[in-house]
Amino acid sequence: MKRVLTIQDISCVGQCSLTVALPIISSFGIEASVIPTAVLSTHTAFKGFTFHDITEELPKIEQHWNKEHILFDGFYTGYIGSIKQIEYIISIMDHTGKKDAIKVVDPCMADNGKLYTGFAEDFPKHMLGLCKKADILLPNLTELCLLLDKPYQMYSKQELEGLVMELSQITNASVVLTGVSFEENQLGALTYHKGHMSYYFTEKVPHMFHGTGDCFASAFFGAVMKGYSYERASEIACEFTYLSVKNTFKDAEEHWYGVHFETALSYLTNLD
Ligand code: PXL
Repeated sequence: MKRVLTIQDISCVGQCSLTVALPIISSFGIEASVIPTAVLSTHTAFKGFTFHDITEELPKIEQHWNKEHILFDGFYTGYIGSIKQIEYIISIMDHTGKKDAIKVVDPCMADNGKLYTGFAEDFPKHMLGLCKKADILLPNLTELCLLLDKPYQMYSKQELEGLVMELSQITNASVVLTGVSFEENQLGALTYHKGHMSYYFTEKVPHMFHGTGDCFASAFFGAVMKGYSYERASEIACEFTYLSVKNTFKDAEEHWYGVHFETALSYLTNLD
């Protein structure tokens, strides 16, 4: 059985990061290990959240794993708690990865044109350093613009493809851009891999929910680790995220902070 490591925060309440990544990856029948980057009472869209940084645990965890010869088939990083952690995470990937371990980096730091609360303006520059270690990047449009130091605005299809190619060139990684929409009732992802662009769209649910990027990234990572192509993994992640959002829509007022991804896990366990 494959063993993978996901590195991101625990938001105790809020249905994002590790609390969604673990069940989603596990539903693919893959062993999921974790390193929490920070412990928060809720995610940062709530007011007054607590934040406990555990940066200095990371090298200790790595040292112990090195002694125990613990190795991983794949890595998936999400929300990172401090700039210092980036260097520790690179060391963990370098020293606890099996040969050809797959590295997926979700440069989780921003949405809707803004950095998440708590990140310094220069965080994207450091995140780009981690992106250069990845095989696959999963930015949304805001993160793509921040990584390339481009304005956050509407881009044409051709311009968007140009930006995705630029990020791929700078980082030497494949890129899956999430939240792509050219028509009012469609939402999907653009996958750029080995010089080839492909799109996948589902119906757009007319509501913005938190945590959908984490659902997408976790499902994409699980699918890639299961051996699906990047293009097929992107389709699976789009469908899974769409189902999760659709199943939350009727409960949107009450459940504004995340999505009912639990209701869509059977889609992942029944894939061909
Ligand atoms: O869903 C992304 C995410 C992850 N972790 C924390 C967040 C957010 C988005 O707001 O605040 C702590």
